Amino acid sequence: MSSSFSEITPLDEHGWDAQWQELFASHAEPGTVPARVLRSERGLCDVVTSQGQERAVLQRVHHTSADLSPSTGDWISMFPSTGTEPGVFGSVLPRRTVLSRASAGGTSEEQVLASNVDTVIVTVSLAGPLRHTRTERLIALAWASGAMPVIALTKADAHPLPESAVIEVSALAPGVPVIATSSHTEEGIEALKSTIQGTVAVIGPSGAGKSSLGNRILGAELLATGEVRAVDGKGRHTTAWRELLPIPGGGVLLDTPGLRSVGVTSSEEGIGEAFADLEELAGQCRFADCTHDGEPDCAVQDAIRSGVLTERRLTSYRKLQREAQRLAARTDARLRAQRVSELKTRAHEQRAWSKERARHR
Ligand SMILES: Nc1nc2c(ncn2[C@@H]2O[C@H](COP(=O)(O)OP(=O)(O)O)[C@@H](O)[C@H]2O)c(=O)[nH]1
Ligand SMILES: [Mg+2]
Ligand SMILES: [Zn+2]
Repeated sequence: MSSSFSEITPLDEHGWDAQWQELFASHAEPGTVPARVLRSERGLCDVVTSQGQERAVLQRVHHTSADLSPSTGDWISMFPSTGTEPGVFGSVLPRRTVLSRASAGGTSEEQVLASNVDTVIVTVSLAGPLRHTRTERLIALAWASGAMPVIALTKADAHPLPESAVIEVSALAPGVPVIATSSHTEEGIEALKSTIQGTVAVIGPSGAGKSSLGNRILGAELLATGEVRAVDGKGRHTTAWRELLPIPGGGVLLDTPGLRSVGVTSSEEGIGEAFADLEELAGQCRFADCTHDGEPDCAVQDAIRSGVLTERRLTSYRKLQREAQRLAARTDARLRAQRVSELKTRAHEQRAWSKERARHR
């Protein structure tokens, strides 16, 4: 198996890079090998190692604690499998980003949906009316994860003037690229592909065209789409369902069922990033604690009067803030502070890393 060329292993195909190599070297227990988690449940993990797909067993302590238990996208250390025994999970390497939401049970606990996502594609269908508040919510969620958001307007072939939609949606997401795409005509697909990097998650409402777009990015029909499902079920995609799919030419597409229903909540920090334009205006109000509700010299109300900002966007901002505050009230303050500082570090590292990557492209 040895070769003087550096061989591409399944690990490389799933996003292994010099930075992970370094983290692994400084965190891993002696005798372990690196692996990436494809899926994790009830004491077992499906992982990929340099040898291909394998299983790893978790010890009891790991599946009772949310902090210790691995999730899809995690890089872990693993005591390798032997001829007769499966691998044994060691520990989770520090996460670059975390896509999470409040648990459905209404407790303060967060549910990690996926780890180490570098790019979040937020899909917005051009085949129906634009739902701005939903888009803002998804963008805030993406920012909160520490990943880079990109908006893909899908089904551009079904819209009379996609360029006007690009302008409209760009106003909802300062600093976020907005690209009109069509999985039918391939419009915008190359532009989108050159914008995304690393591990890519596609989020958005059901029917927005996420799977179709995923297939264009992968260059193969690997994900089941609405059309296929509508036929009769027999025509469904035949490849086994996987959660991390290597993208030809680099990167990994992450397709987890958890992501299909993302959008429940996001942190105040994520909202701050998503509404950076509004927060900057608020910094120019006369009163530091201005509620933008009739105070004199309010830069936010001025912007609404002059048409720079919509009333709808202010309302949306307030609503998301209230939700995040309700959630924060349920979360232990110490844990929260820790989480915020982790997120900041991650976002910072992520940006540095993206820049580094961009320079070497
Ligand atoms: N006109 C048009 N329809 C599309 C496009 N992409 C997806 N669709 C249709 O939208 C429906 C939902 O697509 P799907 O990819 O399954 O959406 P998902 O639920 O977000 O994964 C299917 O009937 C697709 O054929 C597109 O680019 N143009
Ligand atoms: Mg789908
Ligand atoms: Zn104000």
